[in-house]
Amino acid sequence: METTLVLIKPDAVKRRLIGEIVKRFEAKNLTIRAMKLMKMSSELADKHYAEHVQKGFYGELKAFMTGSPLVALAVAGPDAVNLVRKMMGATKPADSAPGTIRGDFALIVTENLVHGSDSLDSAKRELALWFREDELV
Ligand code: IDP
Ligand code: MG
Repeated sequence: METTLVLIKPDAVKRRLIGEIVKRFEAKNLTIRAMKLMKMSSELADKHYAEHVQKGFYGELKAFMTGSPLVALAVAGPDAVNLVRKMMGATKPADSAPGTIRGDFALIVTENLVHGSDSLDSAKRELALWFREDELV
């Protein structure tokens, strides 16, 4: 069993896609261990996206991610880290396959609707940033 961090990004919340996205993880029979609607602080953005803070697109990404509410989830199941990434689709919407969340609903790279941890180590690091241990059921 693995647990991974999923973010339903602000564009998805604005577009009323929370239910659609949660529905896909539930339909796959993954387990939701925690879920909260909140705004990402500037400090949390810098920690969460530590690997991207130096990149040219980070200013735009940070403004987008901290600008309006998002939903954070802890999602568990066998191979949950890779499985969730597969269900999300490729980062660039032009490359994400139909049938994936990004493939079906996203049009531009910044506003690509979802985040999923990219490895088990990232998942552990990110989950600790978003949830206290006692918030995970
Ligand atoms: P991932 O979300 O598929 O793991 P990353 O490369 O980790 O993709 O990038 C993090 C997020 O930064 C992406 O989901 C996307 O929202 C944004 N992003 C990535 N590359 C670009 C870019 O070239 N321009 C603008 N935004 C980008
Ligand atoms: Mg990433």
